[in-house]
Amino acid sequence: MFTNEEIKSILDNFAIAGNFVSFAPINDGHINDTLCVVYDVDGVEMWHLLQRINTTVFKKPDELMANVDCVTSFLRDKIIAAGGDCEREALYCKPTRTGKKYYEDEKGRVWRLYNFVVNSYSNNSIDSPEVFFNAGKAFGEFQRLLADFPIDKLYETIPDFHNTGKRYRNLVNAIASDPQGRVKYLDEEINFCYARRNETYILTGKALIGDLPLRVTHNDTKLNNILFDSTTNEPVCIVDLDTVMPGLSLYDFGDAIRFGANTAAEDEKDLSKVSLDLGLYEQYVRGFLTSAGKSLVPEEVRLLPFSAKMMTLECGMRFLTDYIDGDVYFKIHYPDHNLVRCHTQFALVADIEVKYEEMMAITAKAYKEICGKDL
Ligand code: GN1
Ligand code: MG
Repeated sequence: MFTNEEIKSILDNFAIAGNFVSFAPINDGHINDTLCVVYDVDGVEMWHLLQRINTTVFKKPDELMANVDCVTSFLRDKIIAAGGDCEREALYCKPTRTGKKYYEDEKGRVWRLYNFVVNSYSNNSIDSPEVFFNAGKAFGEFQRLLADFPIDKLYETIPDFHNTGKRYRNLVNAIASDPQGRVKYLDEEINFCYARRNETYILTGKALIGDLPLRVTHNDTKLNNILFDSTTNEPVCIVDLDTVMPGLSLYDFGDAIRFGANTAAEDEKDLSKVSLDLGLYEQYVRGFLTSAGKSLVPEEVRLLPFSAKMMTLECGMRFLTDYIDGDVYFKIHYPDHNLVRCHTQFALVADIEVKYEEMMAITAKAYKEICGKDL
């Protein structure tokens, strides 16, 4: 996709030492382009993480990078104060030669450069339940660390990002305009959403009347946004901070369950493989409550199972909307990819509905054991 020459000439604009050696794409995300780049500094290999920010999705790179900068330096200070290793436990942006946070090339493409956390890896699925307990603990800890972050300093990088009601409305609008003529094949998927319409505004409604507090949240808590240490297998750093914004703790919890507690991949075609793993659900609840439980209000805890359902439904509706719109938002790897992803999400929603009471019981038991309170 990119040539060596192209990448080298982009990197020439950043204030880093040494000579460019090579680059390799990291293909996890659906939005930005991410590359690992290697430099030679006096015979020593130095790695960096180069990203092209998708400016169709993130329309105001200045505001986005101001958020990232504020949040990363805030976390860095806390990590240093706690005696941690800020080179590995926090991201930071390396400035351009003119001191900017990002570089805009002559084609209008926007690039930024992060530290590369060496000796680490990310997971796209869970191979031992402990990994998911640790993931829950890490995202809970992330939220705890940001609890006293000055929330009004943050721009809303994507307004209404997890406003599920608005996402439903966007779907309805896409159905009405039907630019690709795909709607006629989508009765079942659309009816699935219509049947759950009244649930889509519950979380934002509760936030509006003050039942749920506004917090600084990550908003994209996929398992692959945690880097684990290759030696200890412990979480080391939370990445992908583009959507750190004011939000609900439930967005972070629910989205993590959507991705990590699914027994299948996000785009599994064989829907018989898709289900909610109750054992993994329990691990995540326990990890999350261990680090964040004490600061949550009971209403947040009560809604944990519901948030898993809503974030899964919301994501499915977003994939469906993008399919109807002609695949303009998420990167796809084959023509029906967004529709396949939508089917996977809806199958998971249906399974969560079947297991809902069990999820509630697991949540209440963990809350009692970890936080000493009844739900
Ligand atoms: C996108 O690019 P990635 O994979 O980190 C999306 C998330 C979705 C996710 C679905 C900015 O995240 O909201 O949940 O795909 N990010 C944005 O896999 O829209
Ligand atoms: Mg990501």
